[in-house]
Amino acid sequence: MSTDYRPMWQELGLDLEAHDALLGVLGPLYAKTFLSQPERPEGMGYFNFVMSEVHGLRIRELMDHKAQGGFVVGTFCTFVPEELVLAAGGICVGLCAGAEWSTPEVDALLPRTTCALIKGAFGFASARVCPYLAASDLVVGENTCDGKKKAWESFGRFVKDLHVMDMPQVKNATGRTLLREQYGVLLERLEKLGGRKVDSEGLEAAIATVNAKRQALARLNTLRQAVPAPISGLDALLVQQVSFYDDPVRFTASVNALCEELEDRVRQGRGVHSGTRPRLLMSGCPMAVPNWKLPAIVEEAGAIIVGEESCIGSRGLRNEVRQGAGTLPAQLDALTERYFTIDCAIFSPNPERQGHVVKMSSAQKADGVIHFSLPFCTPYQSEALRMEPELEAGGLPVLRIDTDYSPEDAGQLATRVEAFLERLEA
Ligand code: BJ8
Repeated sequence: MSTDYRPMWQELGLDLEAHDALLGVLGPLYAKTFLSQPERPEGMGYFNFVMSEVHGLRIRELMDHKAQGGFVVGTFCTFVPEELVLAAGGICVGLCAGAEWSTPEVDALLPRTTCALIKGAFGFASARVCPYLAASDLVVGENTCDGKKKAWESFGRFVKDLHVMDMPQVKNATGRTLLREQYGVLLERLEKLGGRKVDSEGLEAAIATVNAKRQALARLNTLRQAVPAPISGLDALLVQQVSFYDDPVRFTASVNALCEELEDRVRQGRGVHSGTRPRLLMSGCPMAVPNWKLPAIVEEAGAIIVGEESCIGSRGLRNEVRQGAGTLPAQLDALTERYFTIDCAIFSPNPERQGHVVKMSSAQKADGVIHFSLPFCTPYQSEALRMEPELEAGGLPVLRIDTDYSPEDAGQLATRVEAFLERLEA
């Protein structure tokens, strides 16, 4: 970062010393994980820049938006429609934390058996190191898994304003009605924050903006079907992670520019590696920034990741919201229609997800699947236990890995991944 953002961070109430320590870890980790990769597309330069300014320029943009009468909404789940936030005059940012930051305060609020994603969010909040959280005028939580549901009861102390969305747990008509109703309640809350009513033209424009973002990401993921793959799994994951922070229009243009470069590569038969590397699909819990541990181990071991069946991946971007619904109520119906298709493991039963893993593996020409769960994530761990033998029986090799953000198990994970790759090669 070339500009001195310390006055801005101070104004946001960050703990400057702790924040410096965080940036001191993030910068070298990013350089080690991403910049040393061979054959990186030039288009990744934009994402390098975004990451170098992720706590700087982007936060400045959020603050400028607020100064002009706008607002910022922080979210933790792909069930929160960015379309509603944009239509009400807000900017939507992801707050999921992909790093451990446990403080005595967090340990006093959360049971030990809480997943690292929730613990990380609490750690960042209590240590005052996340400028996105500090800039958020409203944080939207959701009653998805038990961990999150109970966490919101304590999380309110860290934020200016918290809105908790109730969530269906079953995919039936009652569940759909609940989600539709909750989107209506959220819209009212956002209208209050923005100080104006949302009209159907505004919501239509927001729907088009977010659909365009999903189309660009889908285009990127389709390009990963090529053999050899034109982009590494790490870089593709990074692009999908950045989608939760960046300005949606600028982001979409940058992804499309990257895709043009990748299309050229595919035409030339040029990949980041030779076509002979084992191709893997990652499936499971979302990987928030800077949780790059497992993908880095997998690609360092000689595989290439060709897809993410995750909320920071295909689960979060599959299906578009129907455009041209007309009235505001019909648009809310269209939003519900799209979001209700998300196959999160908090739903019981959730049979669509396994079908998506099979379909994606085939489309991306994956030789196997690595199922990733955060320890104590009961929804994904439970599904993994059932999916593993069923996918194996269908001829799709699976490696089931439970790991958190700590680097301690890196060696052990590398050994397991290498053994899995040997199995695939055999
Ligand atoms: S739609 S996956 S973003 S809930 S890892 S906190 S499930 S114990 S993140 Fe998620 Fe929305 Fe579902 Fe997606 Fe709980 Fe599991 Fe922790 Fe999780």
